[in-house]
Amino acid sequence: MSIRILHTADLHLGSRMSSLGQAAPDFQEALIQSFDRLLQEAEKRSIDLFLIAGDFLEVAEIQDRELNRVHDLLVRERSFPVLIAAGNHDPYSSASPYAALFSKIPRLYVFPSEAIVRLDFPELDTSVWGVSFGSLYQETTLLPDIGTEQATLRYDGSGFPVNDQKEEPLTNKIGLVHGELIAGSSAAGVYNSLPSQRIRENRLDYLALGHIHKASELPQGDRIDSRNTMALYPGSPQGLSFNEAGARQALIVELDNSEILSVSSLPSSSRMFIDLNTEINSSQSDQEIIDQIVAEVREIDPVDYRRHSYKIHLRGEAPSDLKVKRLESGLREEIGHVNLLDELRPAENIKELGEEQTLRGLFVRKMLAAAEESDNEDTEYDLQQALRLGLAAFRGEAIDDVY
Ligand SMILES: [Mn+2]
Repeated sequence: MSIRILHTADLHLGSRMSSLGQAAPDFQEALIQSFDRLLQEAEKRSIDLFLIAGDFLEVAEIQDRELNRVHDLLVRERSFPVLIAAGNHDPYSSASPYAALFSKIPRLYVFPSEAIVRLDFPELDTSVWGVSFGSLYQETTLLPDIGTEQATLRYDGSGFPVNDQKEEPLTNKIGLVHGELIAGSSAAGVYNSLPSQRIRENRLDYLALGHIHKASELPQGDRIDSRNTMALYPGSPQGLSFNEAGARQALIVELDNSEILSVSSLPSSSRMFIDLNTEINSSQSDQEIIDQIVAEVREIDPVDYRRHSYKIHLRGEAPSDLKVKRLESGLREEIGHVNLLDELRPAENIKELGEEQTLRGLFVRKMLAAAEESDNEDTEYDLQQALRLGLAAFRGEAIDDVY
């Protein structure tokens, strides 16, 4: 029989993200919102199983009110079971919310850490093997597979009572675990290393992974190879920093009689981190620059462009007297959270200045030589900016935009 699962991981609900400064509360809320959205989408799309492959909660940082909020989302009426295999940020221990607050929620199951458990869903003709982290580190490999289970439970529509009958697993076979895929055959890491050799030998149909925040490349329709276990990371559904820029996703996996029919992406970010370069010239006014940037961000997201956090690199020729902080404030009115990076180069004829036998000429020669020697793009931009600020100082301008 055919089933549809939603696979997500690494939500890190409750993460404070304090490095975001003023944007932090909006992004803390975005974590909760993106999870809520996934639950609603799952309902809308008649998902059969909702899988969370670890780091669901940021246990060290989540506050009680947030925990209650997550609890309230999970007890809301829903038609599908939610299964969690805890990771290194939310290890399952007796002190965990999984053992206390969450343990009475119907249609929710958190895998234990001490043994691999198999859950049977007779109505879906599906078995799910899973295991949780029990502490911050997991040095030996935990890899769910057929036959690795130390207990079998059977879903009864609400709870998961133990089933002592030694029954064969059901047709669709899924694994759920947090860990780090590594090349080769030996495990060498502290976050549940999953050597690719062992994944190849695995006999499940689909292995739902978490831990790596960057999504795996998705197989295209006719390239699905049903001989091997398909093991994928969905990536974090809501970015936690500019390292997780752009749109994020959860995965929808369709299985039919032990075969994967399709894997598709379900957009999940409530707010995005967006890193972009904008090219300006020295004749542009502040309003022209603002209009240009607003047009660029509207192109990325015409509807919700005000919700995101932007890191915008100003490139090109610097207009004289440009006050970047002031420009940033103007942009904040239009597009919300924005950080402008001044990577402009001076508008002056640098070649000519560099030929002067003056202190300014010497400064220009030295800066240009340093830029020439550098093989790093970031350093080059820093040097350009230093050159421009230095020239402004030679002109006697106050330099108040340095940061
Ligand atoms: Mn992790």
